[in-house]
Amino acid sequence: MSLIEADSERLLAAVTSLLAQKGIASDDELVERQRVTDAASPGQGARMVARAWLDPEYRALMLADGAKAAEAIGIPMRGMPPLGVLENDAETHHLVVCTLCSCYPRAVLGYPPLWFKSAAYRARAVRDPRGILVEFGTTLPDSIRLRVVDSTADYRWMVLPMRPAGTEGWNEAQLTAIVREGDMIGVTLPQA
Ligand SMILES: [Co+2]
Repeated sequence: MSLIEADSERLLAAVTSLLAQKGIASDDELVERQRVTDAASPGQGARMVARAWLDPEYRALMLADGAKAAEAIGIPMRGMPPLGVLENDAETHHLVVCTLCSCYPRAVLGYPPLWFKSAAYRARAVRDPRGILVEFGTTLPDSIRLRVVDSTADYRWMVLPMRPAGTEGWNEAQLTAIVREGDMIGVTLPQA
C-alpha cells in the first residue's frame, strides 16, 4: 500500500467512525448503501422514464415525488436525498449540473460519468448551456426555453425527457432500451 492509499484509508476510517459515533450512519448501513449504489445503473432511471411515458398516473407520481416513484418500481431509496424530476416539453428543456461538485441521482442513474464531474462541464453548463449541448450533438430550436438546474447534496434532479416520435405502440421494455444516461441529465434527447 502506498503512503497516499494509507492516508486515504485512515481518513475513511476516521469519517466512518465519526458517522457511527454521532448516530448518523452505522457501518452496516454504509456497507449496504455502497452495495446499492454499486448495483445502480442508468437502466433504473430508464425504467422510470418508460413507465412514465406509458402510465399517466405513474408520471404524476414521478413529478410529485421522484423517490416514491423509484421505490414503486423496486429501486432502493433509503438514506438517499430527495429526488426531483424535471419534465421536458415542447416549450422547456432542462439541463442538470452540480456546479459545486458531483451531486448526482446515484440511486437511479448509478455513478456519474466523468464529464459530469469535470470543471469544464460544471462551468459551461451555466455559462454557455446551448453551446455545451451542441458538443453532445443536441441542437435545440431557439424557441425552446432552456432551464439549467443545480443538483445539490440535499436535492438530486433527473430529467423526464419527451417520448420521441416513432415509438407509438412500443412496450415498456422497448422504450426502456432507448433511454440513455445523458437523456436523463438533459445533454441528449432519446432517439427512436
Ligand atoms: Co455536488
